Amino acid sequence: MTSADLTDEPVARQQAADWYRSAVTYQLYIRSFADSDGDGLGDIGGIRSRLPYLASLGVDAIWINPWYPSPQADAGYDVADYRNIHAPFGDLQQARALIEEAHAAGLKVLLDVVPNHTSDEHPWFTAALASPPGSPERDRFVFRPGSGPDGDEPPNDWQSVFGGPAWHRVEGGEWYLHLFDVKQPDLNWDNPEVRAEFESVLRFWFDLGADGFRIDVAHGLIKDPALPSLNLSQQQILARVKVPDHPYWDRPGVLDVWQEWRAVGDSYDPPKVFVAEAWVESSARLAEYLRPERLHTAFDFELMRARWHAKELRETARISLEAHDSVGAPVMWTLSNHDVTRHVTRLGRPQQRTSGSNAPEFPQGETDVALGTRRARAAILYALALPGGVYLYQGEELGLPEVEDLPEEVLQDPTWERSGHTERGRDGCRVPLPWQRGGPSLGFGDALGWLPQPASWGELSVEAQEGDPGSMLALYREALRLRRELPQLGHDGGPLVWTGEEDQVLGLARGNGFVCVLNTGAVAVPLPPGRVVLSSSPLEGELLPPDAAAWILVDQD
Ligand code: ISL
Repeated sequence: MTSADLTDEPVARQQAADWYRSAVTYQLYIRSFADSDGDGLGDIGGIRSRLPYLASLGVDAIWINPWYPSPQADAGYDVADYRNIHAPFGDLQQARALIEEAHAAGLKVLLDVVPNHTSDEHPWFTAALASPPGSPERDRFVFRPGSGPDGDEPPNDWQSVFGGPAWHRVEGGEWYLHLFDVKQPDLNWDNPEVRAEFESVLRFWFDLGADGFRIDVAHGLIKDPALPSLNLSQQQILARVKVPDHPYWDRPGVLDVWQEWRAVGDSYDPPKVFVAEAWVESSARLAEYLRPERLHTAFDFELMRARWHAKELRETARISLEAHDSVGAPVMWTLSNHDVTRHVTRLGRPQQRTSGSNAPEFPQGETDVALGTRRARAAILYALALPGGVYLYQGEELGLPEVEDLPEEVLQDPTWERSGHTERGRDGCRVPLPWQRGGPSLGFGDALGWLPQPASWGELSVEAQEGDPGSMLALYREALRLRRELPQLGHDGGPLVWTGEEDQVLGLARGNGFVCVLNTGAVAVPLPPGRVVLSSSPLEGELLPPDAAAWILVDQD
């Protein structure tokens, strides 16, 4: 070893630790990615067989949604055993092999940890049911006596995110809290045993090779011990009024948990990383989760909620960047995930704000898929040009739209039942991927998938898009290739300068010579002089058409 090597060692170590700051991470919704054994459910074997696809796409990391043993009442977010693999997905040996193969292909692997609740089939919960009120077994969850003269009313008025009351009465008279499905009892994070158990779970997977975790409902966990009712009117719920000192979302105590988890991650070399799923009221609140001693990253849900309007897209990014910069954290831009309507569809709907709400809601109404697709092509060029990292949701690189016409009898999201069949839920963004033009499930597997795919998806399959330079897949591959190649891009590339303050056109320059222009207006616009290295739609002569973005290496003076 030379003295130069020795001097560079801390730098190399820091670089290895900082991989996440610019990373493009591919969200793998395991049950819908690829099915290797023909049971209609995706699995670890399917992921392993498609690692070359992910490597050739050019992503840096994968995040795998929960793959633990589970009755699947909420697609695996109801975990019955945190240290094993759901048998239809594979086993621990396959999980280890997948992580090793991913690493060999240059991909980091993030797993998904669900700390707010377990499954009602977790041994802790069955023990709690078998134990009397006041027992240590019950104290791991949130059990309370009911209200009303006979205790047959719930302890308070909290509602489940999926609809209906957030309490369920058990034999013997007590009620337990479930902020999500009745099969997802909330854990009591004031109980030290709960904290110790999750630290041990983190270490279990870190020791197996995982590079980090996505944290489910990272704004949850801690509840006001007084369990006060919210006392909101139906009108206030619909208007999404802000509740100061909310009794269960974004309570300051949750930040202590993240500080403890950070210490666990930092005890590894290179350190393990976290990305929080935290639906909080502002980027400023999110930044609290990202102070240096807390979590490394969190999904940015602001861009996802912004309307298709250059000024709004610019101001939204500006606010997110400022908040993250204030704590030294990179933003993790996200356009879609397994909980929201796919963005081809969102962007193809009328982009008005819902009246009565401060926050822009997800658009509703008729979808123009061709328009949404053009905008989705532009949106990804915008996100990839911003400082920070980007999360891609499987299938967005194929331009998949939301499946809006799933027959009612196939719907599986608990939201459908719990809302009394008024909310169809999230199945429309979870339909198995099309890999080929034909076959029983378009190459997803040898049998029909767990949700039916539209026949038209054959033409959106990987097979159909391979080799078509105008396809969404080709655009993603080229954008990711350029993002790696151009020194101006990524989190620590060139400094960002916004160019122009127009309503319908935004420009952002990164460092020396790179500009991204996004046109959300109705007329084509001129571009700065230079070489267009990528554009989401063909230029009209020298002009950038509506609903398009371009990357330009500008002429230097
Ligand atoms: O709490 C919310 C609003 O304040 C919800 O948006 C909530 O954060 C979101 O539903 C959490 O989603 C995650 O946990 C759920 C699971 O169903 C989702 O798939 C997962 O992404 C329960 O584990």
